[in-house]
Amino acid sequence: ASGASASQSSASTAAPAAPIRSIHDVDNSQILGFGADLADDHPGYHDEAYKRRRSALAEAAKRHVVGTPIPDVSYGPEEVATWDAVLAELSELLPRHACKEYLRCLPLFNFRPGKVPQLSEINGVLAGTTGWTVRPVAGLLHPRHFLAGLAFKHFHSTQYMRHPSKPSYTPEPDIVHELIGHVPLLADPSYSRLIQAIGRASLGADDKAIWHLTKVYWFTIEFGVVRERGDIKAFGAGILSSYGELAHMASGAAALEPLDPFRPQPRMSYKDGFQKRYFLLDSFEGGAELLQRYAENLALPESLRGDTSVA
Ligand code: HBI
Ligand code: FE
Repeated sequence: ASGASASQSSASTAAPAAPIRSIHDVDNSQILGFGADLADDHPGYHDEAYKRRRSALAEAAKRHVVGTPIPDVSYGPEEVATWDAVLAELSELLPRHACKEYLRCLPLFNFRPGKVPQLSEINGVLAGTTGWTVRPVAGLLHPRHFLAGLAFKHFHSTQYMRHPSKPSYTPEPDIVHELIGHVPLLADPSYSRLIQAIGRASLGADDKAIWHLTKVYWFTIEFGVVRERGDIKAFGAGILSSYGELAHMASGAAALEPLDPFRPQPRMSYKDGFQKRYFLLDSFEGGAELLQRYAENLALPESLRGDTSVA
């Protein structure tokens, strides 16, 4: 239930036409992964109504223009029930195993049963904290565009809900993964610097470096853990948004390794169950500094040397 699909492996091939110099160059229609038909191992594969719903939300997302209001999505009872089920399940483990920054930010968003939050509401909260923006996207966005969005403090978020037959599993990112896994930490300043540094490193990156950064993103933003006094806490969204992965992390069964973005990263495993290793940061500040140093090492276009934040 990490929120990424197998088709990420094709990420290193497709080359972009033009360099990305601002958020307006980020093309949210460059979708990899499941098309409207879904794959035969997707829980919604045989559900025509589900596929139609997913397509409708995907089409609306593709029409979104940066800087314009995000249309609200009206979630039906079945979708709300799925949100409720995941929220209830996670609320038992998150207080014990999420990092302190996540737990400090979580209440700002007032997640509660009975209502799936709208991206416009999320942006209201982020505007008052770190200035991040969530922007709708139809599905798994091409890594170059996804990472570039981060450089400009834009997080591309899906809006469709996972299939109701399996509330605790999704083979691709969905609104639950984005909201519970990713959104809270975007309101934390030191985490904000960490994730933006990965995005900034991507702006001057060739396809090979984009693939490397996809792995760095995977082992931090999706599956990172952080030391907190004597304990190990989760900050990766793939852990925070999955009861099973949280329990696995807490069990101590997986190996812990320090993050070193300057070295080749291990293979990402997304098909074979829970992670066998987690990368450990001593702090977000330390991680952000490390990734900023790494980003500075890659050649950034002259026009992007300064702060790429957009208000
Ligand atoms: N697209 N919608 C979406 N959500 C993600 O979490 C995501 C993505 N595209 C690529 C990606 N994550 C990462 O695997 C890296 O390529 C950055
Ligand atoms: Fe994710």
